[in-house]
Amino acid sequence: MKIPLDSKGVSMHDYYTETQCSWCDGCGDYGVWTATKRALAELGIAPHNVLLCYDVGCNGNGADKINAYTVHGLHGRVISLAAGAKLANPELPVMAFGGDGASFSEGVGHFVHAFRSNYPITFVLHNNANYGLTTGQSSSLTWQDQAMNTAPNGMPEHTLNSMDFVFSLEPTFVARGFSGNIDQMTEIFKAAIQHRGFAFVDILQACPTYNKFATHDYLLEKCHDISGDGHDTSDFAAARALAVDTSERIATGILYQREDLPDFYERLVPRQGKKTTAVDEVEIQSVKGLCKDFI
Ligand SMILES: Cc1ncc(C[n+]2csc(CCOP(=O)(O)OP(=O)(O)O)c2C)c(N)n1
Repeated sequence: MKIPLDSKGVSMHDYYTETQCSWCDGCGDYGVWTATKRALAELGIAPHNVLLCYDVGCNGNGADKINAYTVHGLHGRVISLAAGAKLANPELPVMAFGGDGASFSEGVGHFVHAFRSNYPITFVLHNNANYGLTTGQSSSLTWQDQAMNTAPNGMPEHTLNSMDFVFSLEPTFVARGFSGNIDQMTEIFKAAIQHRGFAFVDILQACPTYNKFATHDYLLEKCHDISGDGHDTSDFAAARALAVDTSERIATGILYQREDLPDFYERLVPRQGKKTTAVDEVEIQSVKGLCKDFI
């Protein structure tokens, strides 16, 4: 991806806003928020040159805690929102953030088709293995035997094997990080932003208020950075096996990447050879008239 060039000297401070964070003490959202700002600053992307799209959830409350163009969408719909914005202006780096509740239940349809479409956006999964904002209900990624709000005996459904599911969708970029490892998340985000196509980043994160099973300490002990292990990120079968087998340790880092496939925009025949973007071609329209019935 082409990084906008008028962004020399960008620092994390450019992303600073006075809006106070409302996440619980120890929430993994702080780590993702920090690594996002750091990755963007290290790539030299200024706040006016990026779009950050947030789903509904604790993670989505990050939308006003960072100084950039941000959109806070509907629950489970962040991928379609981000993909639409990217298609209108492919020059713009677009990141989307969503929870495991949103991504594997309400928005699972959008999630599936994002891989098929290979939209050139980054999707960061805030994986705290529960519905945080609505106070700790089980999501499809909650461990089955865990007592949660609305499921005091544990949920009757089995836990979704999310990484096996992701690999069944023929991804072009899969990475996994841990909210306590900001250095690693920063490197993963930088690679994801520059990836040609849909970059899926699963961040295992602490939720000290409602997730009493995959805690920060548990993740700290179990997560293992594979960057020095000689793993071949182009080996689909090896990456899938590494991603799925979390029995002894949880592999983190870039697990799989291929860049030989065109992204969605490159495949759209009517856009071939165009020097302009869709936003250049559409006149500015006032929606005031449409809104008058609601004001
Ligand atoms: C379509 C729809 N379903 C349900 C809700 C209610 N709701 C709002 S936030 C939320 C929980 C979000 O959980 P998750 O997506 O995992 O994000 P987290 O809060 O854990 O970051 C729910 C169920 C909603 N707003 N819209």
